Amino acid sequence: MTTQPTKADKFTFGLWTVGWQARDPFGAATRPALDPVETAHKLAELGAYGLTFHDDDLIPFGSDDAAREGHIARFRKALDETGLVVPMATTNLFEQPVFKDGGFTNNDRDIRRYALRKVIRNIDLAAELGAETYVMWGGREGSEYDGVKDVRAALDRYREGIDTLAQYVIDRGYNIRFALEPKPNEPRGDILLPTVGHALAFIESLEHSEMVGLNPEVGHEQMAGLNFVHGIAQALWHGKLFHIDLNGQRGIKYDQDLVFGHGDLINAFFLVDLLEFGGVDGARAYEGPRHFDYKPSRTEDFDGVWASAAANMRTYLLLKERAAAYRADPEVAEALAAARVAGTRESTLAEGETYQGLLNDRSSFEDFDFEAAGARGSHFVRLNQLGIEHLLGAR
Ligand code: 3MF
Ligand code: MG
Ligand code: MG
Repeated sequence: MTTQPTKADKFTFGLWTVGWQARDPFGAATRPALDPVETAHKLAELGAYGLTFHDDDLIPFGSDDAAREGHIARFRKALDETGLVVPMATTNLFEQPVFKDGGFTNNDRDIRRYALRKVIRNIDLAAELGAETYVMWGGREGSEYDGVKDVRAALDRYREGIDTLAQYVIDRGYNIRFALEPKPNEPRGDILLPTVGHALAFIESLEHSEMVGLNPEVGHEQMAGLNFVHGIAQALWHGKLFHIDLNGQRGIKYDQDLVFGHGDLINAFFLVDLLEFGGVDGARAYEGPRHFDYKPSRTEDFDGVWASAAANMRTYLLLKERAAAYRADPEVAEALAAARVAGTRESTLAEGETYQGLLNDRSSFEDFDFEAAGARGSHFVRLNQLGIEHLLGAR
């Protein structure tokens, strides 16, 4: 295995990631704006596979039609020159003052209608550029105060918006699916659809639920104190992992958007193991782009920006290498057996057995030695230590 990324690794970056000028609530920009054309050339040189964008990353908000066409033409040329693809696109419904109370769920109907038009316009462009996933992160869909938002009505409007857009995609014949991106807070005090679990439940209520899945982000789940590997496993279990945002986060605090692996490294190791080898017979469990949604730290100049972009990909490939070694280690196989990890793959009732069989089986209850079962060690720590040792390169 090599840690030099190639297009086969499917690494993608949002234009807004390396392009972040590092403005934060307390400080001015520390870097000038980046031209998307330069971003394309730089990331292609580093081994990336594709780019993603919000409409406003590519076409500054308020551009007239002629300017819009010019920005798109330059970008297309850069894609042709670099061979980069655009697997995903999304809409900026959070930056402009008009969206201060959200887009799809804004209390103001005119703003909701404007938001839907903005999304439709960019879906057309996404389809033209070949994107197959359209992400919806509702960063401004929420509130700071409990009395100012009728949450049930807002969810009705969220559903209405997505149902309308799904119908649009169907009628146009576009090969596009939607991926909702949960986040608990920031920029709103509380954001609707705050976690993977909330979003999964919401998707089931949609008219075209088969077209709608998830784009979970490492840091977003970790901001809510949740285990990202568990969240991804459940999304996979529901067949809803349509896309993924990789980055790093250190605990429950503001959205740090660190380089992938620069947060909870052990969780990142088991995430890569799951994505790369968690499918049937050790195959990939997720085939889509490995998309980095991070921010080069505010302390960095452009050399640091490109070094951090490369770091995301290298860390991912190093973790993939370490996970492969973990899986190939006979001692790990033995520790997995001792920990009886495969035990949950066996169904609890025998084939054809009903609860009556269970009730008839005295060994399952009357004669069951629960004291002995409770006293038996699980051998989980040894297995985890082997994971850590592989992660550290000690094995
Ligand atoms: C914010 C995010 C967003 C989304 C993006 C859609 C600006 O925390 O993660 O990035 O990822 O809007 O992909
Ligand atoms: Mg984020
Ligand atoms: Mg994101």
